[in-house]
Amino acid sequence: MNSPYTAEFIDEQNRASHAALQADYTALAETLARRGADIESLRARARAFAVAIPSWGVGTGGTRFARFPGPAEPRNIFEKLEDCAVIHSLSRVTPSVSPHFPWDAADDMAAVRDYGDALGLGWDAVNSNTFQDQQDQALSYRFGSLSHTDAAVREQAVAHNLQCIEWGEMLGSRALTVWVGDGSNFPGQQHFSRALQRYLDSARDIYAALPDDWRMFIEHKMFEPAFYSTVIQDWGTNVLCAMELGEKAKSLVDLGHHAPNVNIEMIVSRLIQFGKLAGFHFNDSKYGDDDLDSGCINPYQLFLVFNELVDAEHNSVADFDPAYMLDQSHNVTDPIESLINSALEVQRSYVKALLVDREALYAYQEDNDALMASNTLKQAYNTDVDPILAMARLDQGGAIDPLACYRAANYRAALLPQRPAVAASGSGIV
Ligand code: PSV
Ligand code: MN
Repeated sequence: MNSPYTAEFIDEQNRASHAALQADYTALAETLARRGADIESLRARARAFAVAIPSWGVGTGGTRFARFPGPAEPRNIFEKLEDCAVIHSLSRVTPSVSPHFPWDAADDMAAVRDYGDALGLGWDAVNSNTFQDQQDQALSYRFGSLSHTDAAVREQAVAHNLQCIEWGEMLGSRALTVWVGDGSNFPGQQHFSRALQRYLDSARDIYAALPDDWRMFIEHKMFEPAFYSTVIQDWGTNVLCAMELGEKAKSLVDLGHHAPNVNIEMIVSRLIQFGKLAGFHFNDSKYGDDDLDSGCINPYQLFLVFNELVDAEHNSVADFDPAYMLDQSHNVTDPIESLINSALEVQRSYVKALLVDREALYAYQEDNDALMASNTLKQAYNTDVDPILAMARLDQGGAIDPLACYRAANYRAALLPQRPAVAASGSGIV
């Protein structure tokens, strides 16, 4: 595919807003300098920041009621990569893709890797899928996978995870994310501890197959598809399993996978403190696992999560290397637009968190000055860091206004003849 978003096209689009950006940047530099912050170092940190695109996020999502396909949807991993490359060429903050198997399996995985290379994309954690039955699958996951009562089903689920590791090695990934839909819908349906024991036994087989430099990310979720109980329901069970498995196992935090009002930033702090934070699936939610765009409902929560992450950076916490990935379902928007917007929201939260005057905050904490401690966070959060993000993009050949630039080329309309509608895509509820 020849992307319309060439360096010349982006440059042309940037021309009109360049002078205004420079003026805004200069003004912000002065404001920050008065607060003792150096805008150039923030710009460099913004440049170095990255969040991975979920391959399944570039397809239109759906609910369990319906899916309304959008125009020119990607039909396979190659087309998904093309869309991911568009997102990165405009935003300059999404250099890698997190694939999901078997949705992204291809006959020739080396060709997938080469296509990613050609588009300038790398690979983040590979995700296994034992929450759906695939065509030609011998045994069903209807009653679970890694924790199933039947050893043969468990073996099949383990084998799939081992296959995912192989595919991931071929791509150059270095982590496997395991989320299972295992659980129960009725009180009494499942023996809680036996189910978890079976999960652990299966997970040990997967863990044993990890290459030396790989990590295993365990993802918890309190409900859905099981509505009474899930086997890995919360971060407590998650971290217990990660501790049982060993050093390479860590706990992944999907922002939508907690009970309403849970203090997620505190969970993040706890996982950091004990060296068990795998990373994130960023998204936002109002009610449950809504998979809404990052920062669209509760941007302050996202900022508070990054406040913990930046605090860890600030204190040079050992082995602190979380993986940042989006995990969203775009049901009513163009997924490319939602992913651009969301990646920028995540980056914005990071840069705002860098603005927190940490030493002042620690002093207020020691003095028990609750109000000033809170205001210290608010001062950073209330700062408009847009000019920093835009300059960081510009430095790397990205768009000053990525959404306007994306719309200017009519990407979907141009692709319609090549990408006719398909009845069903690899993703539905994600
Ligand atoms: C489950 O809701 C989840 O968050 C897991 O990360 C899955 O891999 C992903 O969504 C896609 O279904
Ligand atoms: Mn997730």
